[in-house]
Amino acid sequence: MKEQQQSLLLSSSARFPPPQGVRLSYGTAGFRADAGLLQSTVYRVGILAALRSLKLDSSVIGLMITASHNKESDNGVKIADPSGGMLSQHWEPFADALANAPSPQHLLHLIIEFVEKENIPLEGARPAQILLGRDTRPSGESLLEAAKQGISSILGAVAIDMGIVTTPQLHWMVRARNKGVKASELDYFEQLSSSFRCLMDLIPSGSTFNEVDYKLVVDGANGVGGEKLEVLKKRLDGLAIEVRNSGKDGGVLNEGVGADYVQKEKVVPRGFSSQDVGIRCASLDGDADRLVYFSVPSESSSKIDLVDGDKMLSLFAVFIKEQLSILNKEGHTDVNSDYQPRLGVIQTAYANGASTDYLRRLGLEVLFTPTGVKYLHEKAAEYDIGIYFEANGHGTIVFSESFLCWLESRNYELSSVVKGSEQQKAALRLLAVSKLINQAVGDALSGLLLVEAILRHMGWSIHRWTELYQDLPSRQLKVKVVDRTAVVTANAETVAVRPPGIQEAINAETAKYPQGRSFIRPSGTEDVIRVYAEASTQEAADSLANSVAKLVDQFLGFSSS
Ligand code: NG1
Ligand code: ZN
Repeated sequence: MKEQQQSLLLSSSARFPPPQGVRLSYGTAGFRADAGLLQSTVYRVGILAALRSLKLDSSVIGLMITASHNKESDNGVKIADPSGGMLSQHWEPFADALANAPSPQHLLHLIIEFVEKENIPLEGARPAQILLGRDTRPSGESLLEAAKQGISSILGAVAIDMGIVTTPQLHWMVRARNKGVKASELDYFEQLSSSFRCLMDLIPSGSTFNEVDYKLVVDGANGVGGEKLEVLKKRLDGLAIEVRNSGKDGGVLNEGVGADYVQKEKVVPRGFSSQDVGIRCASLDGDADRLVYFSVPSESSSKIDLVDGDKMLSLFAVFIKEQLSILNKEGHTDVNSDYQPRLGVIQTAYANGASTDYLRRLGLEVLFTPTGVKYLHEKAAEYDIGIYFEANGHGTIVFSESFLCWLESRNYELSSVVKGSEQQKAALRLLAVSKLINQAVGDALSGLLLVEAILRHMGWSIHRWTELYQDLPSRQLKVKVVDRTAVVTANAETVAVRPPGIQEAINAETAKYPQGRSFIRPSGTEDVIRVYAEASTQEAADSLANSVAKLVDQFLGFSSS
């Protein structure tokens, strides 16, 4: 590394000393902490983003500043790779080391070593390009400045500020730029609204929909999603969307609102009340990469009927399976119709057991990965059509390039032989889904439009959708422990292999409950152990979760040390 580059790194990093006594980890979704602790981390992630771009032949890399559903005073930073997906796991250890380097000299040493090991071309031979985005958190502005400083401490690196965007918008833009297609926010809105229109135009004429079902009320979590939905909805015909908690009326980000709150607490968010009984409602999270639906079943309580990520996954799976079977119907003089696309469904251990049973009964292939969309996305990409969702509402559908090519040519053939047939419409619908749904990452806005189009296609109310299957009652708890890394899991986090003996104790508790299931895992975004339990009644699920939480405390809690 040349002298000029070294002294640039030393002088700029001296302006961003790391916080004392805190160890940061890249975790399930990047670095997250109290915003006041993150200046140095974001600056260093700026350096990492520039190096990543140089390593990958100057591909565009994304850097997003958000702490998603966490409280407003927190913030975070994560990287989008050129495909629009999450940072390659192979670079995470470097991210951790970079964030925790105690001094400018240590930092420089780490970078020199890594650049050599990875063979990264420095000294401005090629430009590095980084797209920057942030959510609505007040701390975002100064953290963005720190990211810019990090980026400009690598010679020849260029930062392009996209302003306030949703996390999935930034990932979408990164992907589009690297594909060489139009990549502005306007292009994003145009792609979503035109593919939505296409799906709506292809709705079978017999499909019926009640007056009340035309309306959708969306809780924007007082974050960026509500703001963007206000813009998007102006481009949509045939759908009346009312946005609440858009952040303009003084509400606080994620406080008593948003997808995480609604999914975990199972009560109405602020701004919703008994007056909304029977109406189809949805909640976005703070950076609009998660989506859940709900309805208010009665005027007398604040409880909701939740439609979570598992049920969205089920809706998408039913629709896609139906379109594939129409497309593959026998009967036409088809060339090229013998291709059997592989459809896969990916869940995590948090998926409600009833959803997994339902999907398997449909004859679908269901696989499990550890928590974190990077794992789910990777697995889904092994299929022609991979549908993945976390129960919390984060998920999408990924289509393989080869399947999309086949579909395009099949559509072309069908349009010349049997134009306007059900088969051709099925091909067009699948193509429209591939454009509507964000291929880079889970996206609440695009997911919402797909749900709306499918419900309309099926003629289903939210109640009909809720009744696809009955969720098993479940409970999630968090337990503070001395050291959460003491829990080590296996089998997609369903078994705790460490500390010794804890899994046997969990099994013994679980066996006491009909349809009981429980597991523990260390959170990747908070300093806690998470406990999940499900059983045949809510009381049983609560009691199982409490017993397992006690076990965690006995084995690992402060009282045990
Ligand atoms: P952790 O804190 O690792 O459980 C949480 C969610 C993940 C994922 C990430 C990123 C649960 C149980 N966990 O991770 O699914 O969404 O945040 O936001 O919901
Ligand atoms: Zn989020």
